[in-house]
Amino acid sequence: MKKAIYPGSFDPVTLGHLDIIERSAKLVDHLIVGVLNNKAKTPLFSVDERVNMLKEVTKHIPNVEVLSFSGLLVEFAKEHEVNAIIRGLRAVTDFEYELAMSQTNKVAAPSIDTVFLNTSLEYAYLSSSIVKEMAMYHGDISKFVPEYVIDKVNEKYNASNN
Ligand code: COD
Repeated sequence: MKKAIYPGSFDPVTLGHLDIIERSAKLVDHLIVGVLNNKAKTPLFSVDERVNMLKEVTKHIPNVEVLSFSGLLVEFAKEHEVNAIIRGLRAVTDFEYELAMSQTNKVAAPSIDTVFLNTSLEYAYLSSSIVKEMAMYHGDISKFVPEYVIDKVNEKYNASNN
């Protein structure tokens, strides 16, 4: 059985992330979407909120499982006996960090390869940070995130204005 993990912060999940999830789920038997619970950072959404949003927007894909993890990605990947780590590449600017991360992970877990999927052109510019910045200034984010996520993001910024 071919198993992969697609790790990330997903704060929040965007249409770019969902595109990578849908495409990589076709390449493997089982795809774990791994949501980092990073205690050093203060994300907009708690890890439970991010996991719940991802579960909701991937419920149409039967071979996708959404889990959270803390600590090192390779340890999480080894624990789940995955064959590959999936990462999305948007631009050259992503490449240096991604290459270093994949090489480090390869040294730490030689049996696990990192597979890069290039972004679909329509989402090449898209990031969670852009979504948050647009929402902060009450911009329309409906072209950037799955429908279910629109209100969740806007609620965060409306609540912080009250
Ligand atoms: N199109 C295509 N791909 C996209 C798009 C888009 N529009 N937007 C984002 N992506 C890709 C990103 O390139 C990435 O591959 C993935 O989607 C997730 O993106 P983010 O931004 O939500 O998540 P990141 O990049 O912040 O995740 C980083 C990790 C959490 C995976 C990393 O920090 C990690 O593994 N941390 C655990 C500690 C660890 O093991 N560190 C050592 C690493 S060497």
